[in-house]
Formats: sequence, C-alpha cells, structure tokens
Amino acid sequence: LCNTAKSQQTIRNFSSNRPPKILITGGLGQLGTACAQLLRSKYGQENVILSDIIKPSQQIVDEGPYVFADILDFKGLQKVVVTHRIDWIIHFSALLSAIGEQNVSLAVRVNIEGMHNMIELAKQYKLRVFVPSTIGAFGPDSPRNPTPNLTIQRPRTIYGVSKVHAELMGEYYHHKFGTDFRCLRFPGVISADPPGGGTTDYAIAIFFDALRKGSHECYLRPDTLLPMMHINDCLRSLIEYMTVPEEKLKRRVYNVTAMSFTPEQLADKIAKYVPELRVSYKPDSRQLIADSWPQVFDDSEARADWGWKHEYDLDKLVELMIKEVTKHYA
Ligand code: AKB
Repeated sequence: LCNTAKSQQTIRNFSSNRPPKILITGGLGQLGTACAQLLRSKYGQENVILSDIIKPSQQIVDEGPYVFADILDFKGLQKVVVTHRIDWIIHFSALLSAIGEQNVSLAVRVNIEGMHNMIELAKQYKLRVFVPSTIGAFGPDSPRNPTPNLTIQRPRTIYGVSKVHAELMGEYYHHKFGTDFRCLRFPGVISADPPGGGTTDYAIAIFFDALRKGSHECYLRPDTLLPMMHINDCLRSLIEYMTVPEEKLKRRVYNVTAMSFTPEQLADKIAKYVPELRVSYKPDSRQLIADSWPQVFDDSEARADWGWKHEYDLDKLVELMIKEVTKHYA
C-alpha cells in the first residue's frame, strides 16, 4: 500500500471502517472553506459538508456538498445530522472580538445559544465536536507572558466570555455525559482569506494594504505583542487534534500557537518585500482589547500530550502571505 492508501486505511479502521462524515458550521467564514478542502483531501469530498446561512458562490458548490444550516435552529440541525449521518461537527460560527462588542445581543445568541445547540446535538447523536476557543478567552487578570493552559480567565469582551462559556460547557458535557468535546484556543490566525471583526486582523489587512497602496494605518500601537499563527498551521493543529485517540488527551481544551510579534516587527518583515511601505499608528477601541490579551501563549501541553508542532515562523509566514495576497491582485 502507498502511504496515502495506508493512512486512509488507518482512518477507516480507527472509526468503524468508514471515514467520518463531517459537518462544518460557519463554513463561509475565515477558516471554513480551507478547512473543508483539507478534510476533503483526507476523507473524501462527499464526506465533508460545509454549511452556513449565506448563499454560496458557484465555486463553493463545485468544491463539494454545501447545505443551509442555521445554528440557532435546533430542529434544522437535527435534520442535517440525521440526513447526512454526521459523525463530527466543526463549529466555526461565531462573532469575533471587535464585532461582538458592537452587537452584544447578537453575539450572545450566535456564540452562546449556538454553542448550546451544538453541544446538545453532540450529546444526543454521540458526535465528536470541535469548537475553537481563543487567546480572547483570557483577560487583564491572566498572566500575559506567558499565558499557561490553566490559569485565571476573566475576559472583558462578550466574545471572550462566550468562549470561556463554551470551554466550560464542553468540559461539563464531557465529564457528565462522555461527549467527545475538543477545543483548541487559537491565537490570531493569518490567512489570505480575510476574516471579519477581529482584533488581530490588522496582521492580515497590512499585507493587502502594503501590496495595493504601499501604506497601512494600524489600529494598534506599534509595540502591541500578540500570539499568531498561519492558517496552514491552525488547520493542521485542528485536524491532528481531531484524530488523537481519546486516551492520549489529558484535557479537552489546549492552547496552540506558533509565534508572537508586534505590528512594528511585522511591518519590518513586510518591508523586505515592499521597501516603500509606510505604516502609521492610530490606536482605537481594539487597543484596549489587545492590551487585555496574552502576549506569549504557552502551548507546551499540546506539544507534550499530542505532539503539536508549528511549521510557520514569522519569516515563513510573511513569505507565504506575500505570495498569496499577490495572487489576489494578479
Ligand atoms: C479576534 O481577534 O477576535 C480573533 C481571535 C484572536 O480570536 N482573531
């Protein structure tokens, strides 16, 4: 057997002789489509169902199954799970930190009620469920450099509060009902598919601005140190974590990261490719959020328990982003 065939066989043997059927919620957000592409290459196109409440482009439909699913409609979700015989849910739907502050009641509905539906669904149908958490689940009382896996969590954004809630609900359902809840706390995720409404998003916008107009106005101070990772590492950590045998997991919620940098350090690296780059700094309300978040994220438990290892450091990340963002303008 070639390696791919061998690993396919391992996957099949691991989960009752067939690859898992996977539902991704919030599928048209920053992580959904790239995640679906990776999972489809591993488990087969038809086994990964992307969902959202947004009308998809033709390209999304051509790439594989896409369904309407409203995470606030429990019956609708049950129907999707039953009809498609879902085994795993990857629950991406959420309002991020900055946008959540602008619409707290919507964030409560999407991030908290949506999570209740997911965890209940996972319990009822015995699904493996992945919910991303974030560096935003920490707050000004947490140690910031480094921030360990287990420490004080008193976030000051509704996004952070909803993510601590998700972590606790998932752990509770795991202990009480044996639900296979898995959660990684991600740092800022850098991708050429723009996100929306985060505090770490300057680190994406700066690439687009640099290549399009040679200048960027940053809403954070130049010395704001935050943990970050490239989307390739983020999705690889997710997929590796989803396939770790249960007995290897010492906890259900792990910190993962790749690096930490400031806007100034990032701008210096980008200037190697765009020497004329000018960056000005005009901190706004997102500065307060960033100042309450971890500066350096300690992910040693993920590295020790299930072998997490990042691939992209700052130099590699900038090189790849310059390539990918350039393609957008080609
Ligand atoms: C945000 O900035 O809100 C997100 C995150 C770090 O969770 N990117």
